[in-house]
Amino acid sequence: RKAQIGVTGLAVMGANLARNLARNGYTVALHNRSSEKTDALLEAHGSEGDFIRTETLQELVDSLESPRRILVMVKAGGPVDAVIDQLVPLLDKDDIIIDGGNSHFPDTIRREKDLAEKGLHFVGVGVSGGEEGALNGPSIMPGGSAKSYESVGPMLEKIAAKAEDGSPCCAWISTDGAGHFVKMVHNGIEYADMQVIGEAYDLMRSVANIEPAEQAEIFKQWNTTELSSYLIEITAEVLAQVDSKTGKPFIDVIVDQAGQKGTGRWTVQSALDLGAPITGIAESVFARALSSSNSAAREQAQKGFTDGLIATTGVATADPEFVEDVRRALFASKLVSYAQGMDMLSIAGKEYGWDLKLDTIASLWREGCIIRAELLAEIMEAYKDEAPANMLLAPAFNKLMEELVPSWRRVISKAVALGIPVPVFSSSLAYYDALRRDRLPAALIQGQRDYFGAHTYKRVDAEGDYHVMWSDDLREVNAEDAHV
Ligand code: NBP
Repeated sequence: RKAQIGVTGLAVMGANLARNLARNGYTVALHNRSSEKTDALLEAHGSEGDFIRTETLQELVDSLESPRRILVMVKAGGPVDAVIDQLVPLLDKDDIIIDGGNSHFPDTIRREKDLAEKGLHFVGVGVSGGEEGALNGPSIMPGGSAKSYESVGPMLEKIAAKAEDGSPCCAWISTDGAGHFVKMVHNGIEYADMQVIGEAYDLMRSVANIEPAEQAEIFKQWNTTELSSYLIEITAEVLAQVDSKTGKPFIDVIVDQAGQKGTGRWTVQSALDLGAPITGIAESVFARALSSSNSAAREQAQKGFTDGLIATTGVATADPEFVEDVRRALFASKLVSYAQGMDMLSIAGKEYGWDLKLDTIASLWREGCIIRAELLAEIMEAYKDEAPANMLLAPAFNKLMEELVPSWRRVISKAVALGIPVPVFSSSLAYYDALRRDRLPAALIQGQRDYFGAHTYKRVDAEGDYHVMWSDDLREVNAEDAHV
């Protein structure tokens, strides 16, 4: 017998995807660089489906039906190239290598091009949902050629999470690195989503004196509102947890320095390259960096920065009106993060030549992934027919924002007066306000740029580019005539 798919790299993600494939009726060939992981998987879960054990990549290749499909689930970066280099001489034309790890999209573009020249297919697949998702149904974002999707798509769709309407959270995104790019933006939104929840928690605790256990109940309740999402759900669980050693709230024994593995950083780096204004997402990445990059500075500033903050919060303990304001501010900031993520996708689509369907992408995030939320069904609707110029301009969101804005402003004003940092709440409001403002001080920046660098400016009342002879007679000249 031959296997329909091979998996190499059987750490937690690879092992769980292999089990998911086998549970869905596929014969799965297993391989890992060191065979301990293969044996451990077979020992613990070998009875879950039809597995073929292999020890070498040659054995793996020989065990597969043609054209071969090999899912690579090794550590992102060098190991992926190392595995590809070993596989290539063993493969035949039209075989497909699938990279389901968190690879950076430029690597995926490069690998796809290299392998296409060799007559092989390379499919970079974004997978979200952690270990649990990999086993029971992740959100899957495949790139690569449309032709290779014909071969791998049905399998991926089968093992993917299913949305409420039964459709799989897996669809072809676009060519080469598009799948990994979309997964990267997903992770950027995830960072912002987590940060805004953190800011809401901090405000409720610092301003309205609400202890973690009570907040757990509030988040549980919020999970029945339009905020309903996986991250709100797990926040309630984390806040309800009590430390077994000290009896304190669990959150109070965790060092307040956030880690990151790099996908959020990639999102921001890529946004800078694209000129995509994902301010809230960037703030969320920097907020993690600020928490952890210089603990000596944080320690000294706690004692050293003693400006006169107002002494009382002016908010009664657990004031329900304040709590509702925070909920609305959280929701508004969350909407901005998604709007920024969708905007970045639309800019990237044009830059990289990907025909990205934003409604499809939103649909893939409805289940299986970390940012899964009820909101995504509405985002999908908002992009269904004609894409709005910005997600917040879709009629449903436009109206919603109007309802949320007063609470948003009140909460941020309070935070500023009390010296509580709310970087994503406040930068998201600044983004919203910048979008809606009739005149931006960008006009002054253009004036300054023209002054020191003859960078020229456009006029509100005429076509063309202009320059003022700043160091001469202050005459305005047409840039073309003045050769600037
Ligand atoms: P790891 O990222 O921890 O990678 C471990 C695997 O890589 C092992 O099978 C190891 O083999 C193999 N490997 C390494 Br390291 N170097 C190798 C090389 N030079 N040649 C061959 N194999 C090599 O595994 P993971 O946490 O399961 O994640 C796999 C991928 O999925 C990563 O890209 C990760 O970022 C991504 N991802 C993870 C999650 C998550 O929640 N963990 C979620 C979504 C995506 P060995 O056993 O012989 O050392």
